[in-house]
Formats: sequence, structure tokens, C-alpha cells
Amino acid sequence: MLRPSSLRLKDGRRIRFPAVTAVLNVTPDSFSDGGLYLDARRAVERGLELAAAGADIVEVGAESTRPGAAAVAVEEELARLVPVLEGLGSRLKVPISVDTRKAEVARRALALGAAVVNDVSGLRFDPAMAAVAAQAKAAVVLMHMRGTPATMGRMARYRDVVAEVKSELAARARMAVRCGIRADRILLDPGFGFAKKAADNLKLLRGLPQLCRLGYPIMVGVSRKRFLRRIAGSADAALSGATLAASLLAVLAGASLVRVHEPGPAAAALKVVRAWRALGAV
Ligand code: HH2
Repeated sequence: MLRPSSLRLKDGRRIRFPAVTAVLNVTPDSFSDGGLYLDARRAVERGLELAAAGADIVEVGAESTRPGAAAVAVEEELARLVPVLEGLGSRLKVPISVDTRKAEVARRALALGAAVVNDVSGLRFDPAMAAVAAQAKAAVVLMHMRGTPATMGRMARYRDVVAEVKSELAARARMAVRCGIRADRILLDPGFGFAKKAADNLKLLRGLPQLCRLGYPIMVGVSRKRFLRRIAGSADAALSGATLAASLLAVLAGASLVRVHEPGPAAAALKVVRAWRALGAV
């Protein structure tokens, strides 16, 4: 199957690939920006900043999914999220994605204008999620994970990580289609750092061309993750460089979207990729 070169959203807007999704976590405990944007006004400013820096999509998340993170109740997640979505409202010129595993949170976010739902559980966590996404004609990111953020550390056991992630993602996509989500609204994500050991993450990065053969656009979220810290160190400049390098490798291996905390460098890097590709095959 030929992978699409863009994603059409319910409001007619089109995201051309490769594209940048910028992360905005309105949580006290996210591993990269936790605690920075709990104040809704600061979060809204940050969202506008991310778009100005080159994000094609701004993704707002109100529940951390880092290893071992505590679950957040629906009411708390909504209390963090709703003022930010309302504040971004018509001011944000790029589409909004909501990072949530909960159908009720997705439903509210979609009603407030979000166009994409990013579900790190790949629709496994909340049985009502698929119907909410289908009804709202949302684009949906199905991420691969085993277990939950609390238990996934124990579930990183693979004989062939690329083949297993590929077949589990294919099953999630089939399930989404059965639930009424149109295939051209589905994106897949191998879930770097989610039930993966450091070596599994690297194998998945190399194995992306195989995942691309599923025919769906692939999103890759390697930004500042632990396996990159192990390779490049934890200094800020090292992490930024490692994130950019890994994101670029992912795009060259076929990824359509990179999910990052710093959209500026990623957007500039993708401009270079486009210029390089415009010259045709090497
Ligand atoms: N990574 C994180 C959260 N959501 N969603 C997708 N589709 N892919 C990812 O790789 C991914 C994700 C973790 O990063 P972050 O949002 O910065 O941290 P936290 O979950 O602690 O808020």
C-alpha cells in the first residue's frame, strides 16, 4: 500500500508530510516539561510559541505517561486541559491534537476544536474511545505499548521487536477500522520508550521501513527519551542534538510525523529534507 503524503483533517485542513507535532504537557510530572505549563495562561502562550516556531500540530497532554506515572482521574485531566483548549481556541492557527487515553477527555477536547486524538494505549485503555473518535471524524494516532505506564517496564520482552510491534500495530489499526474509524484518518506510532528496552528502541528506529509497509503514516516520538540519554548524555545540548538526529533518521526511514518538544530545529531540519528530496532520487 502506498503511504499517503498528507493527512486531511475533518475541517478540510491538510497536514503535509513530513510534519512536526509539538508537545505541550499541562502536567506537574511529565519527564521533559512537567510543571512548567500548569498555569493555563502560560500553557496557552507556550502553545502559540510552539506554532510560531514551526509546529504543524500542537499536542496538548494532561496526563503523564512516563514509566511508573500515576493515573489521573478524568475530572483532574479535564480541569488541566479545558482552560488551555479554550484559551488556544481561535488564536492557534495550527490544528490541535489531544494526548489522552480517556474517551470522555477526547470527547470534550474534540468538541473544543481538537482535530487529532493521540491514544498511547492504541484504543486499549477505554472501550468507548474508538466510537468517540469515529463519531467526531477525528484523526487518531494509535501508539504501540504493552501494559500500562505503571506496568510496561516488565513487558519489554520481544524475540523480534520490529515484527512484533508491526503485527500488534496492524491489529490495532484493524480494530479501529472495525469500530468505524476511516483508514485514512489512522496514524501509527511504534511507541519509543513504552515497554521497550534501549536496544528495542534502536532496532525499531532502524526497522521503521518495515512498519511503513503497513501503509499508514507513522509518527515517531523520540524527543529527549531515555534511550537517547544513554547514547548521547543528559546535557541539554546533547539531548537536543540526539533528538534531532534520531527524528531525522526516522524521517529518512519513512516516518511522516515527528513528535518533539522543540519544534524549531525539527521544522528547519524537515525543510532541508524537503529541499534534498526535491532533487529526486540519488
Ligand atoms: N511519548 C510520550 C507521550 N505521548 N504519544 C505518542 N504517540 N508517541 C510517543 O512517543 C509519546 C506519546 C512521552 O513523552 P512526553 O509527552 O513528553 O512525556 P509525558 O508522558 O511524561 O507527559
